[in-house]
Amino acid sequence: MQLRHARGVLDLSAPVVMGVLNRTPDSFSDGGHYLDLNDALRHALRMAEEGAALIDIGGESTRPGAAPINESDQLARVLPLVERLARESGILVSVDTSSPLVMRACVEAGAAMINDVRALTRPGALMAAAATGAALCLMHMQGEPQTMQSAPTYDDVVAETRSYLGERLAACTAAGIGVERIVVDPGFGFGKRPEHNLRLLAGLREMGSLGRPLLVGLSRKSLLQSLTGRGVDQRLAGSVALAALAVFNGAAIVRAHDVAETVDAVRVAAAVRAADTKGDAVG
Ligand code: 8Y7
Repeated sequence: MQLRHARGVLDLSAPVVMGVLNRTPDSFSDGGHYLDLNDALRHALRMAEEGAALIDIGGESTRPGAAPINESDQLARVLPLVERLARESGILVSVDTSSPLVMRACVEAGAAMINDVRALTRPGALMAAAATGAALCLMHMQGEPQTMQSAPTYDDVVAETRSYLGERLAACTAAGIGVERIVVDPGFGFGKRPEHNLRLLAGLREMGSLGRPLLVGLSRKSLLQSLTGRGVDQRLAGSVALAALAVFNGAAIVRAHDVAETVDAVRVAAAVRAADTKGDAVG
C-alpha cells in the first residue's frame, strides 16, 4: 500500500518506523531532552540514519494528566524544528498536533504528515487538514488526556475502536480528503487499560477491514509497566517485542523512540509475516 503526503508518496509495501521527537518539557519518556533546537535536530538526523522513514515532532504532551498548552506556544516549539528539518534534510516530517493553526503552519514549512491523536475532531481541524494535502493519522482515544486513564470502559474494545476510526474516515471523505492520504491508529494507551491494549494488539488484524495502513505506537508505554514491572527507561526489550508483534499483526508504521532496535524488529517480523501464506494480506 502507498500513502500520499504533502511532499509525495510513501511506500508502505514493507513496514516502516516513525521516530519520536518531543519538544516538550514534560513528555513522559523524553520530556525536556530536546528543547535545544540543535540537540533536537541532531537527534532527528540520527534517527533518520538509523532507518526512520518519518520523524514525528510534538509540542504538546499527551501523557495522562498532561495540561493543554496554547496554540502559539505549541507552534513556537515545533515550527523552527519542522522548518529546519524540511529545509536541511530530505527527512519526512510528521507533526503531532490537534491544532488547525499548527497544522497549517507546519505543512507550509515543509511537514509531510499530520498526526492527530484527536482524529481531526477539534473545531476547524478537518478543514485545515483537508487544505494541506498532508498525510493524516487518525487515532482513537477514549476521553481526553487529562482524564482518559481514570475509568476507561468498553464492551468490545476492538469493535468500538474500529467503528470510531471508520466514522472518522467517513468524516474525512465527506470533507473531500482522499483516503489515500489516511492512516488509522487504535491509540494504544489512550483511554485503555492493560487488558484493552492487549486485546487491541491481539485483534489488530481486524482493523485491516478499514482498508487503510495501520500506525501503531507502543514504544515505552505503561502497558510495559504492567507486563514487565519496568520503569520508563528500562522498556527497550519490551517495546521491541511489542513492535514485532504489531507488525506481525499487520502494522505498516511503527512509532518508536528507539529507532535502530525497532527497525531490526520490524524487518524480522515483516519477513515472518510475508512467509505466512495462510495470512490474509493486511497493511
Ligand atoms: C501515540 C501518538 C503518542 C500513538 C499516534 C507516547 C502522539 C505518547 N502516542 N500518536 N502520540 N499513536 N498516532 O507514548 O500511539 O509517545 S504520545
